[in-house]
Amino acid sequence: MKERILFLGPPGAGKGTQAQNLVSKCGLLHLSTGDLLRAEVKAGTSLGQQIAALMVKGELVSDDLVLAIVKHNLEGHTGGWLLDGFPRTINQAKALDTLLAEIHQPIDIVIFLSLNDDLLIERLLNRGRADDHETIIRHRLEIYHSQTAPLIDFYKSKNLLVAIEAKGTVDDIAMNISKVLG
Ligand code: B4P
Repeated sequence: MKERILFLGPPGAGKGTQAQNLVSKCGLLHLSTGDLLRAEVKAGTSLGQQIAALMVKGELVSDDLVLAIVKHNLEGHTGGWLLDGFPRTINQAKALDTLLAEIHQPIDIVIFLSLNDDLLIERLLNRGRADDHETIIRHRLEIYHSQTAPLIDFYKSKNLLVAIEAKGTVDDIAMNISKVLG
């Protein structure tokens, strides 16, 4: 089974939902940059306050900060892993390549969860997290289309990308993901 996995997709596609599912079945290390950033916010550190100010507006946190968090969590880990919500910019993707080359852990597969904007907005409004208000969601989608969507071609050109439609039940999508992991 492929065990070094990236989940790519727009906000609300269900990256976090599917990641939870998969790691509980396969025992992979789950690194969600969103969760790690929210944990820092919850800890109430001054860094957490700076992060909160960005997240609540739907902005991306700086590449350097997110990279430092991922590096800290991946280094020294020997088994499989699932990166969920990272990378989100070409810059992050290139830095990840460098890091993975250093630790000799190449990506096995990139799973792109695709869903149209209307359904994404509907799901996120139902979730109702602090950054799930319609104007903020629309801003997050704009950032996704301009900064994150270029990663689709980036990973396609490396023959790593598999697209899965994120429509349907959580179980159906999980089954389609399992099939491509082998
Ligand atoms: P994330 O925490 O990554 O969250 P997300 O993209 O909004 O959601 P996800 O796709 O994981 O959807 P979920 O499963 O929850 O990012 C939040 C913020 O953190 C970013 O805006 C940014 O500020 C910052 N950040 C994170 N990573 C960063 C990085 N690398 N660089 C810079 N900044 C970064 O599902 C959404 C909802 O849909 C849930 O309510 C779920 O229950 C529901 N759902 C899931 N699957 C469904 C299905 N099949 N049918 C119906 N509903 C479904």
